[in-house]
Amino acid sequence: MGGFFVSFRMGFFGLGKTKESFFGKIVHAIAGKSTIDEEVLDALETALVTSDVGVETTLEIIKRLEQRVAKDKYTGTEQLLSLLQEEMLALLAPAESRAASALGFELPHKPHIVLVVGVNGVGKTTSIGKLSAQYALQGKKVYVGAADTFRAAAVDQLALWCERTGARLIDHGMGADPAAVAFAAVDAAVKDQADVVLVDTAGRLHNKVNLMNELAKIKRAVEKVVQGAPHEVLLVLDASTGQNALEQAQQFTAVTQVTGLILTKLDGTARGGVALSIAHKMNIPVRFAGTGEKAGDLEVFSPSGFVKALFSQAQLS
Ligand SMILES: Nc1nc2c(ncn2[C@@H]2O[C@H](COP(=O)(O)OP(=O)(O)O)[C@@H](O)[C@H]2O)c(=O)[nH]1
Ligand SMILES: [Mg+2]
Repeated sequence: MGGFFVSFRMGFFGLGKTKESFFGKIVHAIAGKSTIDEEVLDALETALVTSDVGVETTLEIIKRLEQRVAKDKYTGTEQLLSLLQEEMLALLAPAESRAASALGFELPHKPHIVLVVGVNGVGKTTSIGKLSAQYALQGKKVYVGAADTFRAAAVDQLALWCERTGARLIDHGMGADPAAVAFAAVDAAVKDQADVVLVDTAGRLHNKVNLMNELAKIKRAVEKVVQGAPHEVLLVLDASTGQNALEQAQQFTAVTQVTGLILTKLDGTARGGVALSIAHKMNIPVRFAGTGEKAGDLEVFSPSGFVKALFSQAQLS
């Protein structure tokens, strides 16, 4: 990050890389302007849309900004940046979402039962590995259910993570009934007085009815062991896929009740803006953020931290 300011300057005057970053685009849109006119708003709109904020959410942010500017007297770039941050935060953090993010790595139930869903490749298994590592660090007893029985590699990958983190793996092999695996995992966890059960699932979205039935079946199996379980259904979305992630959120919420999100691969993209459109359109809190492939690369999602990070290089001198 040390070289940011230099490259920002380059970006500002030419074709530097950081012009592509969220902050770079925003600053590019408003730098040197003393009033908010059509031109500034248009540039802001483009900056937001190309940062994956999505058209509808962008228009909502612009509308709110216009209202604020009409009300509060706007005098310069710094103010516009802070108004923009305030509006983005308001969008990202309604009360429910703040409560969810305050939960952090806490486990309100014993065992706390979490179903992890999402399409192939978004980072479900990796996120389960990272969560296991985190809970293991806290001295918790972790059970993992290998209910993605669709591919042999999925089970192997999970087994590897469990070896590393010391989590107990319940695995019936490839092709086994996912609901039976989930049942066995929760059952074993209860008997062993475990703290948390993380159930990996397969996300074959191309067959919506099958997916819906399968997830419903897993839920019923888990609930047979622990009333009220699963306590959380976390949908994993790859932030680098932009508006596709929003589409997946819409598709999954149509087939099951999603309680929270894990937004992965935020390390690989300057375009985490999709978090805003998901918050705006779906009202599902983001619980965790994936920022790499290693065990430690998972953070409790903080709306204010996220917005701050987007604007983190905001020294306009
Ligand atoms: N850079 C980065 N890569 C990730 C992250 N989360 C997962 N991955 C990678 O994404 C790929 C797919 O992850 P996987 O957990 O197998 O996805 P699944 O099919 O949903 O279980 C793997 O190569 C992971 O290492 C993340 O937060 N950042
Ligand atoms: Mg997997």
